[in-house]
Amino acid sequence: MPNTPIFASFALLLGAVALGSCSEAPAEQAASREVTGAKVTNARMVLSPVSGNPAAVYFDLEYAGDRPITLRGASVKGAESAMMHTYGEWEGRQQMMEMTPLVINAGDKVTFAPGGQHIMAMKPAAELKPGGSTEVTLTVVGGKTFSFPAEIRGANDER
Ligand SMILES: [Cu+2]
Repeated sequence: MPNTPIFASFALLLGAVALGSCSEAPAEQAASREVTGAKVTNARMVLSPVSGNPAAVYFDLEYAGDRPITLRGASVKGAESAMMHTYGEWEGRQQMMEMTPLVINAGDKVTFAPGGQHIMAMKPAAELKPGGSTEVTLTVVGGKTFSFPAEIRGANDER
């Protein structure tokens, strides 16, 4: 009775996503070069009302580099893992799902915001508390990364 079909399909999605992110781990570690031309503002991580449940990271990104980049992964300091999520239709309902790699051209502005694209930080550590901050790292195809601080907010704070 409590295990509705909707919940079951969501759990399935998360399972598939978790497998995908594991297989990418070695490439992330090899990356040491920084993306240039990316500027992030308004970065914040909104915690779940339930401690240890996934937290969502939102931000605005402006890109002024000389060649396109393709965002393909993320990590969040203090979280066991992180993935790029968006919302899409699944079995007739809007639900969270893994984002496909996102191409960003010079001059593009990209928004990760509630109800849309976001970084999902899985199993955030108890030290990540409202009022604090953490570091978010995005990875692009080719292995370059860039990092920025995100302010931590509670579940009831402004998103
Ligand atoms: Cu999500």
